[in-house]
Amino acid sequence: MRFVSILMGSKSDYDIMKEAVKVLEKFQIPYELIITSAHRTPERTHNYVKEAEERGAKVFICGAGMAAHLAGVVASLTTRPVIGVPMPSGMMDGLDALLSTVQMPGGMPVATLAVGKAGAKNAAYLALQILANSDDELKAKLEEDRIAQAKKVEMDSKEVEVRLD
Ligand code: RP5
Repeated sequence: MRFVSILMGSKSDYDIMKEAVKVLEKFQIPYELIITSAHRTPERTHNYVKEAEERGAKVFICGAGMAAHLAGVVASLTTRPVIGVPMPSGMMDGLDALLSTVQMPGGMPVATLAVGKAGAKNAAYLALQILANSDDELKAKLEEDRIAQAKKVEMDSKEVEVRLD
């Protein structure tokens, strides 16, 4: 069965990574979620990525903070797309994780998104868009979602907008 795999370096990342879970559940896409660390549990990370890929993981989403090497390590273990979400932890509030995640060497890509909740949410959307390349039903759902987002902006505006004739 095809699914999206979410990995995070620590339980302390869960509050942020829940945003990715919410999106995948909204679109009813199967997912797994696991805590595993590039540094604290390297073997667990290696073994999980290998067996998840064999079982049908099509996209990996990795959330990690500080010296955030999880997404890069996962990218080294699979040719499936890897999406990195930097966590806003540590003394630099996520800048450290952003740079650690984004600065991958050529040939080993990690699609690095925004620090924090917006990044986690977008990670799930990007995973859906990747899956939608070969799933017209999912593509149609994403298009409906865009229309709903646009409508919400207009509705929100109506509540507060001021215009001069
Ligand atoms: C990273 O270190 C984790 O991804 C987390 O964002 C950060 C801090 O981890 P804890 O000390 O809270 O477990 O590996």
